[in-house]
Amino acid sequence: MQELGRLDDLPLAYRESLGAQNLVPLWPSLRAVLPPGTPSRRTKPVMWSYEALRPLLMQAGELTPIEKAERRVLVLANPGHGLEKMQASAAMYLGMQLLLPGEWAPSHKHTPNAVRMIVEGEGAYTTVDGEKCPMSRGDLILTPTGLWHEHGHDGKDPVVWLDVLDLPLVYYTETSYAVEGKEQAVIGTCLERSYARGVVPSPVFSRGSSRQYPMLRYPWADARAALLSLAETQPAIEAVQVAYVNPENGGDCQNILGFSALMLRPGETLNLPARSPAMVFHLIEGGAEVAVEDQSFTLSPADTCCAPGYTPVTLKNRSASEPAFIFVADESPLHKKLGVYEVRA
Ligand code: 1HN
Repeated sequence: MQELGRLDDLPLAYRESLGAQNLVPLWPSLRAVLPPGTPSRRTKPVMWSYEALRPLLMQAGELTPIEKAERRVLVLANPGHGLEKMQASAAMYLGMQLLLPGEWAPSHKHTPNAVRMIVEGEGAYTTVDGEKCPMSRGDLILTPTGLWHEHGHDGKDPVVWLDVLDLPLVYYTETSYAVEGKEQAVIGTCLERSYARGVVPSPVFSRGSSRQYPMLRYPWADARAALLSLAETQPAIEAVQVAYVNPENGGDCQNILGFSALMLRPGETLNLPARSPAMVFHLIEGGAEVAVEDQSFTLSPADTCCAPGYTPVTLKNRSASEPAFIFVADESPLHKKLGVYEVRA
């Protein structure tokens, strides 16, 4: 590849004249913005141990009342991006949020899309556009862009969940903002609307659901049962994985980030090909090992790690007798919309 001219090849006076007109020569930076073959990535393979972060999160519960935090969150930041950037990857934000019994996190809505993966505790709920969604371990609750949401807790023990947002991308595009609201009137619970049997509101005699996001809560019991039955009925399947989709059109459940649940059969090793999107893995149940680049992470329940894009990932079940269940978040809907999605064999 042809070596290009450098900035300091140019006379200082010329560079200063360019700067004075807000002009920059492209050629000294061309190879940096278009590296040969594979993008440069700031995202590093990182693991966040739940055992290590939990006491710090509980300490936040003592140090900072909910009124002073609004959302009491420790951000899982990727040092490759700089901790202050609060990014797990180019497009993904991760945070562990703590809500104590009796606490309330007030209603707001914002442009970034969020999901919550419940990590521990019972009795908390999120109300999304008037729909009250109970939270239990492994449930996935969506708060897509523009929907009101607030969190409450009627239980006895701390509740913790993992927030996954497309905040870095939405912030980067200068479209990130929030609106504060009043406490919502509850109009129903998520439990009343079940798509689990493959039937949806009919578009024939009614216009179907008028909602862009018809399903807001994906109970873990249903996803887990689907994985177990997939493993049993399709033993030859390459990966036992289910996607969280919009049940009315089969598409991704949100616009920017994609979500799925994966089961590693006892003793299974799964080699994932290099794909353009970065990925996040959160272990729901069992034990797993995640190998990325020169790193190998041993995941216990509630541990979370991330992998940059364009790199193969190996997932291994650490048990020869029990399945392992992993929640996966990635940037594939974004990459597909942008036309940059790639799988490298
Ligand atoms: C947010 O609205 C929540 O509603 C959690 O629980 C984390 C991080 C950045 C921006 C908005 C929540 C968030 C957030």
